[in-house]
Amino acid sequence: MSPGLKLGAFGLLLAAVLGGGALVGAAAGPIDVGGGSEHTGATHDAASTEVEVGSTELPAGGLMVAQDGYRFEPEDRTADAGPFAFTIVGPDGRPVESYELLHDRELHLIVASRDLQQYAHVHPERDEDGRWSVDLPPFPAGSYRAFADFQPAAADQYTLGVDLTAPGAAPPAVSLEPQSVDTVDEYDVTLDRELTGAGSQVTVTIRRDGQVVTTEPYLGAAGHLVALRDGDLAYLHVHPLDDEPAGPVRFAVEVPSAGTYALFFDFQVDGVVRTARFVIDAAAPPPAPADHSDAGPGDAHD
Ligand SMILES: [Cu+2]
Repeated sequence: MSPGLKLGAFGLLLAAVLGGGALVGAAAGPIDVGGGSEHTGATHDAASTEVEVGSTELPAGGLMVAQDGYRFEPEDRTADAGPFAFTIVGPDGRPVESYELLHDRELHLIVASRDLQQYAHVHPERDEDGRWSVDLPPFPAGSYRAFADFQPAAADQYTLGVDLTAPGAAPPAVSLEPQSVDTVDEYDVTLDRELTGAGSQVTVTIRRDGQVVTTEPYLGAAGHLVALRDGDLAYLHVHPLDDEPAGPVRFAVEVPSAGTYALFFDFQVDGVVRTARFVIDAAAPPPAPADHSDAGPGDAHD
């Protein structure tokens, strides 16, 4: 099957999801769907997630450095290799020292380049004064955004973002092309997308020597998927639909707008975490004529 047909189907689906959000009166917010029971105490299906998403105020996460009195304060704005330290300052002006666990961790730090070619997902250590620190990997010169994904105790979950720079002469910008297959070391990782009733679903399949590989649990899930929008790096956090890893990993994905998104999939096999990268073009389809209602999603896009 050509990538174009799959992309077309996904674009149609995304438009449907976006429409659902508009019905409840607000744009979609940071997405946490499937396996979201740690937030609500109850399993919810795609339909209920859509309402929950629609009730938030922002189109996506990670676009602001401060929200509701919480601020992401890095000690420096350099994305060079080695120590990176920051605090999350709360509404009382003091470093936040008490967090809820999100996927086995108090805080997830994502660093991505503005051109979406570079990505790192790391877990800083917090000291007793609320100062977080972690060693960043070496990055090529260029513009970056760091995202802190966390939930203060008895508060909402936040994704705050701040711009960083890796010093040096930045390489020329690379335009993103749709990509549904990535090869990481000896693993071939494939992204497939399909319509499923009220929501959308992506399936990530990992193969080694042509055989499907089952991932090991990582951060309490079969894999960890982050989606970033090309243009502003709006951040969507998505999680597996399956509780237990077994073969391909399924995710529910809803995006706040048409556009190009890079998807970064962290997975663990044999104790090593690797990241596969995909690019999807979530273009809104043209209005479908009523007399073509029996056309398949792939047909409708053309
Ligand atoms: Cu993390």
